[in-house]
Amino acid sequence: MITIINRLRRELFAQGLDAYVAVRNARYLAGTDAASIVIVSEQRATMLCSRLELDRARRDSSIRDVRAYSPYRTPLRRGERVKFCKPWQLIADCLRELDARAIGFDCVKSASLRKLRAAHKASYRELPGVILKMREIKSRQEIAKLRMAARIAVKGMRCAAELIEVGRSELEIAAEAEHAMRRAGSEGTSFSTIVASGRNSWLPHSTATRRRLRRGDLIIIDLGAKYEGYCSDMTRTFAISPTRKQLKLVELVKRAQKAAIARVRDGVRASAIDKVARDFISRAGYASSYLHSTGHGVGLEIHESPSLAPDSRDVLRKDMVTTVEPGIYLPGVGGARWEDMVLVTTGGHEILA
Ligand SMILES: [Mn+2]
Repeated sequence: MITIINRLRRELFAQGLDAYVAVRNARYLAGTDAASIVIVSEQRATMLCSRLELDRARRDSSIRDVRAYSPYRTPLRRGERVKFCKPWQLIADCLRELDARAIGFDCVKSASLRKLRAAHKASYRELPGVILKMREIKSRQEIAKLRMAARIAVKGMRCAAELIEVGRSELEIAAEAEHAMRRAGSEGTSFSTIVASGRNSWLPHSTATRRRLRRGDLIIIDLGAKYEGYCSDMTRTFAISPTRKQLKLVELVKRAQKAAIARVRDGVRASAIDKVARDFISRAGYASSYLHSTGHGVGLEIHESPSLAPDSRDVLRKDMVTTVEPGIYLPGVGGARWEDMVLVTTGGHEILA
């Protein structure tokens, strides 16, 4: 955590800021979701948390300066220090102590920002990109957590694979896969598990319904676990008594994915990876059936920077973790998608599993 905060300090200096108020990124900076706000300056890192979270905040974060707020004026325990106020009042106190004149923030509600401006006069700049850009590059500890989350997803997928048979419902398969991930250590799913069969399979954002599997179905299963806050994301496509055309779709997305992953390495443009997958699918005649981008960064959030899309300006760098997930959706035939998480390395890549 200290290294993350020091990285942010360098950014503050580069941007001419005295302090940064992180709300959306508080968990990232503090290393615990007990934090609701983290304020970083040259001299100090302060965590603000709800009174309810004070013990967890002290236990789980390396930030030592922890201040609690509570909206309710109720009796305190011996030695407990809590300010009875709204969070923005505590932010104002903190910025005043720092005598911060140029302040960056990621995402403060406009009503709170108005009150904050009135309570502590300074220049406030909305600069969410400062930390979101830092978050693209994962630390060793973050990579270890992402790897664990990916391994748990593999277990969920293995469980789902065993349940693919005529008569089984999408919801039943989703429930069993989630159960398997829970038992393997998942804190919860990183998004709503997708089991999309038959006519649901060509709707890229179908989740899981009561529909029962039938002969002639393609079945897309897209799932993810969470481990110490970090998300995983994995997709496989299954089939029951498929036609040659359906098998070809599955084969195509697998090969497009493999070709795209093969190009992943430090210094490659994200749009170039998208192009490899898209060209592969276009050459087979399915350009208009590839509806989404080829991948996205993963971390504390399921969708992060970089974006592997045709218009992306991102460049892949060592220690980024991104998904690669080409898909084809053919109404009347079926949908197919294949997805893994890939760690970018200097010489190439490593599939996390
Ligand atoms: Mn994904």
